[in-house]
Amino acid sequence: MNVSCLRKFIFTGAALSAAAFAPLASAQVYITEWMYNGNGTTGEYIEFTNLGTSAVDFTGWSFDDDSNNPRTVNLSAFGLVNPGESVILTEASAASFRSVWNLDSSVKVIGNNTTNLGRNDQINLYDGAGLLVDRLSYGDQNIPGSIRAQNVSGNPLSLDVLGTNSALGWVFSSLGDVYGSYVDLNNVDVGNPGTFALAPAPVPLPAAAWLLLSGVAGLAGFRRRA
Ligand SMILES: [Ca+2]
Ligand SMILES: [Ca+2]
Ligand SMILES: [Ca+2]
Repeated sequence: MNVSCLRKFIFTGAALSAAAFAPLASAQVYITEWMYNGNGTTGEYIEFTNLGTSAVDFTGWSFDDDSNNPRTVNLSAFGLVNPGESVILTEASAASFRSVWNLDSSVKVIGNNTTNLGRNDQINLYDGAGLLVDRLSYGDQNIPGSIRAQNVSGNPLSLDVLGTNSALGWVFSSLGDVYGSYVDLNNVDVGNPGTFALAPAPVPLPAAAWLLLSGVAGLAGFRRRA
């Protein structure tokens, strides 16, 4: 293989690797929960979480269902979304959604979404350039064996499921689960809007804190031996 071929080989390999690991425009924000129908004021909702290590500016970002048109529902009002932060788009008004799910005012909610999700539909998230950031195609009729997230939300089984557009990797919320699910104040729907329990800790402990902790652990060991 001559140098030119070698360069091309390396470049193609790098491009393929990049495509395999980062198929989406900005793969640090993901769809992390959805409920396509809620009862009354609980509203249907979609949760997006920033799983990266830096804040993401949602200015110009947007949502659409299976019509797949960027800029259909403007998400700019989420503003800067911090690492580990989850935000909510819902059919209900933001105030009633916060109230019925007992959410703190710090949880960002965009309400009154009129781009309705159906039983078999698609969730599309686009960045400010209109490029696809994440997509989830779901529907228990179209995708046999997948969940029907009506009145009970859906959650990814693991972090590996995120960004794969595979509805089979999603499971129902249930009381006491790892996602921190609970029943809303109307006592009808089960979900965990506004938090994503599988999210990695956004801020690692600084080295000094680890040294301090290992010092405390060493001291505890010394005391046990004494
Ligand atoms: Ca709906
Ligand atoms: Ca729809
Ligand atoms: Ca959640």
